[in-house]
Amino acid sequence: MPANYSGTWDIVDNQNFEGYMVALGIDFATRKVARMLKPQKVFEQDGDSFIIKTFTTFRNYSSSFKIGEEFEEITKGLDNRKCQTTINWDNDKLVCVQKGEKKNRGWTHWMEGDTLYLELRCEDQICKQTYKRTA
Ligand code: YOG
Repeated sequence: MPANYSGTWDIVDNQNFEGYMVALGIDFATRKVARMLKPQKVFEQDGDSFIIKTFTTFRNYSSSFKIGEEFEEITKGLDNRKCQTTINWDNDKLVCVQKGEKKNRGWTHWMEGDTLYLELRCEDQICKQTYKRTA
C-alpha cells in the first residue's frame, strides 16, 4: 500500500524560493509578488493516481499524473516551459523528474505525520517548503 497524501496542506516555511525562481528565470516584479504568497496544496490521490493543486491569491497550478507514466507538463502560469515529467515512488516519497531546458529540474514530496515536505530543484538551486495538514 502506497502512502496516502490526500488532504489539504498550508505552507508554514519556504526556504530559498527566491533562488529557485531566479534559476527558472522568473522576472523581478513577478518574484516580488510570488515571494509574499502562502501556497495551499490540495492532494487528491487514488493509489498511484494523483491530482496536486497549488492555490494562491495570485495564481493557481494543477498537475495530474500516474506514477511511472511520463507526460508532457506545461508549467502554465509558472515559468511557462514544456517538460517531459515523470513521478515515481522512492519508498513513500514522491520523486519527480522534469526533463526539459532546465538541468536538474524536479521535486520531491514526503510526509512525517501532519507535516508535508516539498523540495523544489532547478539547476543548482533547492527550495525547501514545509506544509501542515489543515484538512
Ligand atoms: O507543484 O511544481 O507540489 O505540481 C513553484 C512556483 C507563483 C507564480 C510552484 C505561483 C515557481 C509566479 C510549484 C505559485 C515560481 C512565479 C503557486 C508548483 C514560478 C513562477 C502556483 C509545483 C508540484 C509539487 C505539483
